Amino acid sequence: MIVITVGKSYIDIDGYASSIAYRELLGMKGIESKFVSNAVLNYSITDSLKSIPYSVDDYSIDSNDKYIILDLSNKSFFPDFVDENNIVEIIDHHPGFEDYWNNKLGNNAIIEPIGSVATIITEKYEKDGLFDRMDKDIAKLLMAAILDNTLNFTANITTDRDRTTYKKLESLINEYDYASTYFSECQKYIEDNLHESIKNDIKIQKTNEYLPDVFGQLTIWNAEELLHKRDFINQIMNGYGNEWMLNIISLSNNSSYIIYSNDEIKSKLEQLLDCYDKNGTLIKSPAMLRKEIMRKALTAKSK
Ligand SMILES: [Mn+2]
Repeated sequence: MIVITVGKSYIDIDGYASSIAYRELLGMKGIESKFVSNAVLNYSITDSLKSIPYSVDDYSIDSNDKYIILDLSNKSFFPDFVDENNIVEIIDHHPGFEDYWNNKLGNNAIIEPIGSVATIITEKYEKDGLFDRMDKDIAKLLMAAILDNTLNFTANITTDRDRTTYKKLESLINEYDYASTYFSECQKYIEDNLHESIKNDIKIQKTNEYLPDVFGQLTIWNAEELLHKRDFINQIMNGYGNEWMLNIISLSNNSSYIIYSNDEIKSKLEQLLDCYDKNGTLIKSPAMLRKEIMRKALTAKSK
């Protein structure tokens, strides 16, 4: 069996939508696959998207299974059941492991700086001439993934391919106001479930001396309301260690509000990013995604 999977701790809408859409595309081509994951679905997968008739498969892993890894290429986050020697394809847009997988998988490793993996998967439907046959629910999942991962097309990582792909999906399902529907539902959930939302989108990994290992992120329509809960947020983040940062992306004014555990981290971030301090919060406009901040830190090191 071909098993499609994503990161082991949490799944965001890009990994979730891409995995489901890729499974359905392979199915249309007569190739059976399963989407297997035990990870927690994070806040970017809204209740209305969870309620569509497509989801994770109930399947027991077999030692002969082959793996397709989506939205991930750092093997320390692969699910424990994945045998690296049985990986047949990787599609990702996070930096750092391009050379490793290109050497290992050749053309079956697609790791490129693009807004979302969902865009690459949608393009595969087009290449196979199956775009017009895509189910409307699948299109909606892919649209949400593109909106979330590109921050409503404001993130630097956004490409024309993401914009064009989104427009095609929009016309396919004839729904032109999906962004406000989607982001309003996300904001409500985050406000009501703050601790869980932080927990399910935290990355703990060493980048380099510019960034703390504990790096949280929340994407929200308007960050101002959340900053009133700074003490509560500090308390949550302190549970992950003494050194941390949290990137709160505010889509309505396209800014990152970065809070941090101590002044040493603050001064490193000020060196790295073109940002300013406002009442103990670093503000960076336009907003930056965590993966963009990480890419900047990695580039800064090589200079
Ligand atoms: Mn992604």
